[in-house]
Amino acid sequence: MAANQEASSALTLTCLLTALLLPTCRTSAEELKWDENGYVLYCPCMGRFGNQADHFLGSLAFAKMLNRTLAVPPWIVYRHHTPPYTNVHVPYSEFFRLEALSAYHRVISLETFMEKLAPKYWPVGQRNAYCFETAAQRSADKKSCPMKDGNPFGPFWDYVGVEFDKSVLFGGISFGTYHQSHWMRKFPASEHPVLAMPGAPAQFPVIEEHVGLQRYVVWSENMAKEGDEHISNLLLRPYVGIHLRIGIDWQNACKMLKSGDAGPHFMASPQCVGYNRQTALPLTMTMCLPDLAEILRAVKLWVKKTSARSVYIATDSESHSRDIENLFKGKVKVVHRKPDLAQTDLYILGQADHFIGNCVSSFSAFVKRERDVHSRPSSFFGMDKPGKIRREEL
Ligand code: GFB
Repeated sequence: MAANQEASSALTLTCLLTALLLPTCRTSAEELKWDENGYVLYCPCMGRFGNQADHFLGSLAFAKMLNRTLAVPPWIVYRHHTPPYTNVHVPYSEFFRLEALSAYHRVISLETFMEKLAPKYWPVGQRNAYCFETAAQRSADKKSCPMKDGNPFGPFWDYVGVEFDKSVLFGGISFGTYHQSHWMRKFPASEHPVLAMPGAPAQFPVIEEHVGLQRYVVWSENMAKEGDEHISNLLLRPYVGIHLRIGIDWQNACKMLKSGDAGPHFMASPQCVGYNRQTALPLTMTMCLPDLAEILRAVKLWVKKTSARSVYIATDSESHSRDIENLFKGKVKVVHRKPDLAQTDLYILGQADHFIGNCVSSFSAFVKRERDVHSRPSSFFGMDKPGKIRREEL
């Protein structure tokens, strides 16, 4: 708090001095001026971190398309097996720098929006919810947006203290650019200043056009500092980072591939099979759920290719660290730790000299996108060269 006050008096002083020289000087109060172009609010109510991140990129693009400020929601972290045994809402800025998003578009954190702007400009009694007619069909009267029905919906809006007063339904419209003018005409900001939605106004997985927005998702200073400390304390460069998504929920999800219920586009798979459905490469079981033989094959290949001195294993369940250690007869340091935050694993994987991810997982997709932004190399289990299937797999 004291540090904040110091920073704000320093800012005021700088502004006073600058004001003598420049015609305008934006103070923090001015930055919190109400945006007459309106706001987009949404609940990141689908999936865990990787899913939420995919949705975030699309929502950011949607807000820009409508020229509305995006009220950036917190991340919903499901801590049902560890204290506090409930959903935790983590402000965006704990993991990433909010300011970095501004290079792309106007943003405000949802928490700040609620604290500073909502009481005056989006007051109780005027809080409309916006949703598809089909979503309203789930409500008892079939006319209300299911904004707070169940988990995580209810706890999310409770976290920011919102009750909705009225529902506004829409249909025959998508979140893509094709419907931009439709949105503008149907919901002008003068009459609909705040578009609050039950879910992200975006597709899952993120569409190809928006993948590059990852560049604006920049780790917070704290996350980077903590991640860098782990890297220098635990790992020897060059290191290969691997993501093992092999736990029971994943095994069940991948069964859909076996049963033929899923095509090549399954969850995050467009990142490796290609975004175009017509030309997408086949998605194999090994790509979804690599067995130990494939894990060892890929790790051996990339450790050799990069002359890696260590391997970092991030996993949702088993690490197979013994098997990997044995593979290199103790000559390569193999590190696995269970971080408090899954984001620490993401950071460490993002910084690796080579990354082997899971093509279908949006957790891996986050890492892959970030690495692409920084031109760092990645591959997938079952696909050594993204976009090129291994011949043995066909
Ligand atoms: O991130 P996420 O949406 O990726 O969900 P998928 C997987 C979650 O599992 C992560 C944990 O957010 C983490 O909390 N997790 C997975 C890991 N791998 C790791 C890891 O290597 N390290 C750590 N620390 N945590 C989707 C889900 O997952 O899978 C959907 O979002 C659904 O809800 C589907 O369950 C089957 O895309 O892999």
